[in-house]
Parts: sequence; structure tokens; C-alpha cells
Amino acid sequence: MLKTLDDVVKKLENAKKVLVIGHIKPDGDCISSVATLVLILRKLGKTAEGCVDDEIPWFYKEIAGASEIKRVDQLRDYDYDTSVTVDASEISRIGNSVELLDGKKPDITLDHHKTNVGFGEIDFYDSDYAATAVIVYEIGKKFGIEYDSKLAEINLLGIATDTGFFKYSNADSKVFRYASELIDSGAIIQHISSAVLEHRTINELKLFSEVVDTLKVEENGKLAWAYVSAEMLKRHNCTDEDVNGFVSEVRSIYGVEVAIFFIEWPERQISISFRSKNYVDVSKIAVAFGGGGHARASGCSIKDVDLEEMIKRVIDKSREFF
Ligand SMILES: [Mn+2]
Repeated sequence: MLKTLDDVVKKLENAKKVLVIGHIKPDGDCISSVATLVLILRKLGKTAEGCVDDEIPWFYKEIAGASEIKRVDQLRDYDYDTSVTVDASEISRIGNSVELLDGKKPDITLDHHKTNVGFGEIDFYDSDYAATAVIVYEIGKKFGIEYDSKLAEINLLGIATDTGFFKYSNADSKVFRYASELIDSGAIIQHISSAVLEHRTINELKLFSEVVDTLKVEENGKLAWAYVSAEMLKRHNCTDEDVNGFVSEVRSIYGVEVAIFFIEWPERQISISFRSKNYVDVSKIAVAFGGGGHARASGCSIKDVDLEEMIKRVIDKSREFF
């Protein structure tokens, strides 16, 4: 049920052992929100553990707090009294971490996705927040936590990554204010930007050069898309970590409003990322294909379809927004 941040704080105040769960395919905001909340709760003298049922991309581990996150199997015997999910818009997003909930709803959910369905006992979601890490920072503020540099840097990670390093439309004055406070507390933005933005491999760049050849533009240059096939991924020995940023490259084209990027995985699974610049709400396109997200960034994943057929269906749907 939708509640206030004060209700969340009250629930956490009474907690002794907390389990904080993030979503699969963890991004900077997920990793930041899990680890930051864990560190805040520990500073309050509570026991807290963070869980993500997926590999944490290696480059995030350069941010000290990221190593606080564990896998499901390491936490099966952890008898928490309060569970929290962060940055997940629905329960399926937490993957196998759901096994740790023993069939119960999470006690608290914290999220900023527009498509959030409200699946906890106490839900706090608000798409005006640029990142879940901003919500977690406000929780820390309400508790009056003293930030050290490790806590400040892991908290800033999510705020930086979900705002595209302070350049997307969600980078409001609050984001800059909190970022400046976190920097005063010892976070070094260059550690974060270098870890997240400067870890490209040669394989990734070679793959990207082939992706550029797949690029198509229509609707007077406003709709652009590209894809990577399973064969291309294999040939260049690339993983999802290597291709995650490609959709932003498509959006960076002058005049493009909507950018779409298709990734074909082995075994006929296709994931699709949507980005927009100014006015098209791409969460609506993603929802039409069973996904979700934000107005300017969304995604979906579909099984048992051909890449070609999926491109046709998605582009047909996207044309309706122009
Ligand atoms: Mn987020």
C-alpha cells in the first residue's frame, strides 16, 4: 500500500535485522540503493544484508560499497525481521531473491519507476525521484546519519548513473543539491565516472562499429533503431555489459526523439531498450510489450520470437507516437 517516507522510516526504526533486495540485471542505481541502505542501517546499529540475484558487473566493484552485496545462496540462513526491495517496479524484477521472502510480500518497497505496481506492505514509489538512490539518501537524512566517504560515494553512484551523470531531464535541483552534499561528505565523482564510463573493451567498440551498420532512421529523423544479433555478440565475444550503453549512442543522434535498441540473445530471447529526449513517453511502448520503466528510459524482454518479426512489431507500435 502506498505510504509516506515517514512510514518507511518508522518501520525501519523498529527493525533489528533487515534484508535489502535489488533487481536482476543490476544497474548503478540498484547497486547503489542496496548497498547504501545496508550501510545506513548498520550505522544505526542494526544488522543488515543486501542481496541481488545476479552478477554485479565487474566495473562497479571499483566503488567500495558495491562489495557489500551478496547472492541468494549466501543468505538462505539469514533470519531477518524486515525485508525491503529497492528500484524494482514489480516482484518479478527481483528474480530468485523472491525465495528469501518465503511467500510473503516485502515489508517495504522503495522505487521511482513510473510503472510501479505496489507489491509490498509499505510501498513508497514516486516517479518524480530521479533515482531510488535519492529516496535512500532522504531516508539517511531522516535518520540523521553521518556520512563517511565510502557511504557518500556508493550513494552518489545511483544518483549519477540514473541521471546520465547529471544531464537527463530528471537531473533536477534536488539531484545537484544532494550530489553536492555527498561530495562534501567525501564522494569523489571522478571515481564513479571513470569506473562507469571508461571501461570499454576493444571487442565492444568493434561490435559497436557493426551495430552502426544496422542503424535505421525514419519519421523525419525522429525515430531511430539498431540491433545486435546473437551471432554478432558471439563473434565479438561480448556480453550484456558490453552492449548496455548502445541505446544512448542511438539517442545521441541529432534530431532523434525516440531511440530503440534490440538485443537478440541465444535461445530466442530478445531484450529491447527505449530512450526518448523530450516528449514521447517510452514507458508506454515498453508496457505494450510486457515491460516497464520511465518516460525517458524503459525496456522489455520477450521470449520465443524472431528478431526480424520483433523489430517490425515494435517499430509499427512506435510509429503511433508520432
Ligand atoms: Mn533507478
